[in-house]
Amino acid sequence: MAEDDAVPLTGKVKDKLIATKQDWAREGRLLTGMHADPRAERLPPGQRLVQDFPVLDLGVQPDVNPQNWRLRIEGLVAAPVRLTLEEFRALPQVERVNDIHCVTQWSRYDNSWHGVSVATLLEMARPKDEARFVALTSYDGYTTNLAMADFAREENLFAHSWEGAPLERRHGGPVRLVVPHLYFWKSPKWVTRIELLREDRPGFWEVRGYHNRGDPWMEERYG
Ligand SMILES: Nc1nc2c(c(=O)[nH]1)N[C@H]1C(S)=C(S)[C@@H](COP(=O)(O)O)O[C@H]1N2
Ligand SMILES: [Mo]
Repeated sequence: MAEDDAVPLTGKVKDKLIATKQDWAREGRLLTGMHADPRAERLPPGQRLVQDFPVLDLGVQPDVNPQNWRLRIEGLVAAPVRLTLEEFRALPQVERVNDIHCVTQWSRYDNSWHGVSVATLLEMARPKDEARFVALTSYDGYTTNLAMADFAREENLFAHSWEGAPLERRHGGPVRLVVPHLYFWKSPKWVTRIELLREDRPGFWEVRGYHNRGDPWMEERYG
């Protein structure tokens, strides 16, 4: 569609970095072999707490013109959704505060996000019964996948703000998904397309050795 066409990508894909991470997955690097109970332990096994907010991407940070930004929910839904940024911001807004856990071992506590809950968008789209999986696509070409049950959780949201300020481009602005109960690679930045599917469709890191689900307390780093 025309409005999605010209999204300038700034930077160059870091092939070497991607290959290194893929090697780590093959070797099982960073694994402690421990499991933890999220009700008892706030910090998942093998993680360390940081105060800053690291930036991780494939080397490209798309420069999305807010006028051209679209969010679509398609596939196995009764009512496909296609929103402009203005329409998205007019939906009921929520705040969520949560901890995030990156597979590269940093965790950050108490992140405040503002945006639209996944539940609100799903109510609009009305998933069909056969919809069991979700494939997410971003403006940098990144993809990731979730089971419906992981996507539809109450705490998940499409966030446009972090700590009370508009989400910076490097962290996924205008809008990113936040799925705090899984490793942060399952939270796509610059998200644009949500497809509800009958069969699972592994995403960028999932086909490069990362775990298909990515539960930090089970230390599901690699699959
Ligand atoms: N579109 C897109 N989303 C993405 C990524 C990416 O490269 N592209 N990287 C993922 C990974 S591996 C992590 S750890 C988090 C990092 O988010 P941050 O840069 O805001 O810390 O974004 C995830 N979402
Ligand atoms: Mo990551």
